[in-house]
Amino acid sequence: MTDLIEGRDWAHFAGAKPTRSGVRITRLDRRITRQDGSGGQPNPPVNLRGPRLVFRGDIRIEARLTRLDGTDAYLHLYGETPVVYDEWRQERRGVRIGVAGGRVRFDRWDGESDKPAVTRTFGEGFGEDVRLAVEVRGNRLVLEADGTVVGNVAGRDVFGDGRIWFGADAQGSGDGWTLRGLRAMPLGRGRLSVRDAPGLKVPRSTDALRDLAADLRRPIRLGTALAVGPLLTDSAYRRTAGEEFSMLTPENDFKPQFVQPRRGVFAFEEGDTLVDFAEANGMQVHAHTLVWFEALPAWMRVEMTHEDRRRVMTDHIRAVAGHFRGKVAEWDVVNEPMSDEDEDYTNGNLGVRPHLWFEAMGEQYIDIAFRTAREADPHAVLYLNEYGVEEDGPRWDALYAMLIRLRQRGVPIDGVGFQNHEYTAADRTDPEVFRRKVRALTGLGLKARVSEMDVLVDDGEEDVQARQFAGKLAVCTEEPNCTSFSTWGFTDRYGSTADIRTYPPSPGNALPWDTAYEAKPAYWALRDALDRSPQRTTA
Ligand code: 9MR
Repeated sequence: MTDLIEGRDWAHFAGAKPTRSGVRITRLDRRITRQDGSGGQPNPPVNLRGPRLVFRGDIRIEARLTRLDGTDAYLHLYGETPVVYDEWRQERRGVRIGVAGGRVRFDRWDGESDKPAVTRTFGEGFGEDVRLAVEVRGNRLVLEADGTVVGNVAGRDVFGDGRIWFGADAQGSGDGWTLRGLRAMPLGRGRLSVRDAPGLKVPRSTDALRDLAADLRRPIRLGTALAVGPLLTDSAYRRTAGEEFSMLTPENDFKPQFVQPRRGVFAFEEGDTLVDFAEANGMQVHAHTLVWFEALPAWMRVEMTHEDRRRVMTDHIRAVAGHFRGKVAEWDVVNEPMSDEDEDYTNGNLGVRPHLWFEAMGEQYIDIAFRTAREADPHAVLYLNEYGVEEDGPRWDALYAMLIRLRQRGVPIDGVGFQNHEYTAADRTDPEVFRRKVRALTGLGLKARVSEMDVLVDDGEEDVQARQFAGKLAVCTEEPNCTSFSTWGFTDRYGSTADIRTYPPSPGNALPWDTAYEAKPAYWALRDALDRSPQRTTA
């Protein structure tokens, strides 16, 4: 029997705490909401930095679930790790076993839906301390509870790749449970080994995008949004991320529904992993995001007094910016404050989005957010991040007017991130128009950055994509207040423009690398823009 807890990493697993009597699993209730705040797909953490099994043939896994205390306790065995997409968790092949309401519960996902393909319950009257075992025997999964076989279900090819990652979750009324033992052994002619997660440091070349950007007379950072799932399970993703980029933005792992899933319950482990990755590879972290109207846990959206709403916002900023203090270079303090609705630009409205934070505090929510962030992390560079303001129009005008008001009120804002998403042909903006916006900020003493660029194109339009990316990067290298250029992901394999109406999602084509990590013309155009920048020191 190989022990999977002793000497293995359970300390970087969200909601889990190694103790002398086992790994304590707290109830996080992590969920993914849709853009409008509805839904709430379960999003239990995976121990991506912990042990994983590699095996052939038949094996046995044993676990002891203790101190349940009314909690529904689940152990997940993932044949493939889930991928968290846009407003979606793509649940791939895996099973979950546990004890819920005194019964043994089994679920099997086949990688075709986020819902389990099979759900079964067995036995009853299980209490505080239950020993569970799963035997993978040929095509069957044999389940045992307290030494007795309780079920035998088809396993299909859930573990067809011969790999298992572990996860755990607590649900129901209690606060958590303790995983007291977790062990695995081969059966008969089976073979099994345990691996730890890969190291975070990747080999560096000296001829990547980040090097070209660092070689400019006025160096800038080359960034990308990253997700912790592929970083720990896909070596090509990890290698390219560390090799090519000198800055990372957490795509989702710093958002409120990930870091504060219940009021006062924080889980920073995935975020910490991104920070560790950045540190191992000499990258900066551009943290994203403290105050937004999306990606909020349901509890943050419920009715409450204006005063309480304000407290929720400032408590969140203090806790999160405080946790990452000194570890991140920059923050998106306020994300997407400008409205999309015409009516918010007329009748005395100033174009500020009337969301829950605005309702409680008015435009002052922005002042309060920046002041609180400055106190919590005095050295971080503080940004406001917005989309669709690279072009002329009422949104830009309203943003510019608001920035002037913020400056007049002495709000500690350092810069503006221009997201630069191009989802349709109508979104394609002229780099020269963008340049004027960047320059306009100089007059206000503000920095600028390209914060989330991706360019979705029709088939055969790779040249359009290349031109758009390169045009914006060129502007950023040339304008003295532009500090970094970041894409929103880098490979189409995990791009946020994937179509999630299908299962599995069908990938978009908006990023510089394709789904097989082949560099596209956009990548070569980015290199070219750096090579040809007037800021280049060597010919
Ligand atoms: O790419 C992100 C996606 O996975 C999330 O589901 C979504 C909601 O949290 O946010 C996406 O990222 C957005 C970013 O946070 C803000 N600007 C727009 C980005 C793309 O939608």
